[in-house]
Amino acid sequence: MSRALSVGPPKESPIGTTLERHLLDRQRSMPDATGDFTGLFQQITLAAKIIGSRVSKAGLSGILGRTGTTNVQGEQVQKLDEFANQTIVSTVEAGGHVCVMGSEEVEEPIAIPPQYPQGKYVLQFDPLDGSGNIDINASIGTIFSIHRRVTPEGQPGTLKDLLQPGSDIVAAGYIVYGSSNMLVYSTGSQVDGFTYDPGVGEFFLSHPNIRIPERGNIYSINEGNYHNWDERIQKWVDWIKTPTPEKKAYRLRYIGAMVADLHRTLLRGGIFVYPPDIKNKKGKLRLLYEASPMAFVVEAAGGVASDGKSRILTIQPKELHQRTPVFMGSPADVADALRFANA
Ligand code: P6P
Repeated sequence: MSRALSVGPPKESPIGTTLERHLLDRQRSMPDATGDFTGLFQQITLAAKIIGSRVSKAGLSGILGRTGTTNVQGEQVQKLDEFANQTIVSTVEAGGHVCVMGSEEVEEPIAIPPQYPQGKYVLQFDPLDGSGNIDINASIGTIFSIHRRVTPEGQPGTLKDLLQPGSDIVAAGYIVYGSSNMLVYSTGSQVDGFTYDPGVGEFFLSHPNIRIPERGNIYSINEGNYHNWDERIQKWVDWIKTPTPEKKAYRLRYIGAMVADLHRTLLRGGIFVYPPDIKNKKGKLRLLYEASPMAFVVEAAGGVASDGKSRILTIQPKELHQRTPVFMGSPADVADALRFANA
């Protein structure tokens, strides 16, 4: 007797939910979706897989060490930075989904070559955040944010398309290259995390609807800069690591890569801070492709992201590589820090 063929995939797929399936489900839930966003995200995902593969072999492929050149920040550029930057640019530029890109590694806006269509989105990214960790095999990451263009469609995008506040982000996220590689992203309503299975070559949903705890017990800041800080930041750090009858001392964790420190903060709670200091009067971290996308994710997970005075997402950018102070994490912990910072 012939058995009826099962129709369509099972509701709960036995292989779990791939990132591709998650994106297509999202696209199907939006009646006016054109597939542009899904296409762009798939290109970002491909770039992440390529970068992740190279990062995992960095120690073997002889591209460790420095190129001898410096990027727009005056920082020594690691060869892997250049590779990651070129991987994202070449993976995305031909897809017809973006009209201009901005990268930590490139001083000027990155135009889409004339032979490719000008898309409706804008992509900004830090191709390899924390690259100083590469040589010691510590976690590093890629940060990205997607806006809609604000200049007329059909023509090349401009700096104006890049200088948009984080509150107008369509989607943002990061890939952390660590003990496993994870892609975490949000379109504003919730945050979902996907873990990469190198045996299959796919990201699988592993952390649905990430919510940051209201309060944690970890603070993350480079205490080596203690004597360069405003005394109010010094007082906050002195307070947070001192046990009192009301609270235990917090633990210090600092990986030195914003993506990794904030990924831990997102999952465990606590606070990550990079305040201004006498060397970096505006802070060290860049607004458009580090602080804004991470703030978007942190807020979507129920956290708080401030520059010390106001929400990072409300800052109107004036320059492509401008910097901002960063206070991000659990609402209660950021509130404590801001109380000291603005005393
Ligand atoms: P410091 C990495 O170079 C980075 O841009 C961020 O990822 C990280 O949070 C910060 O700088 C670390 O800076 O001065 O503590 O080494």
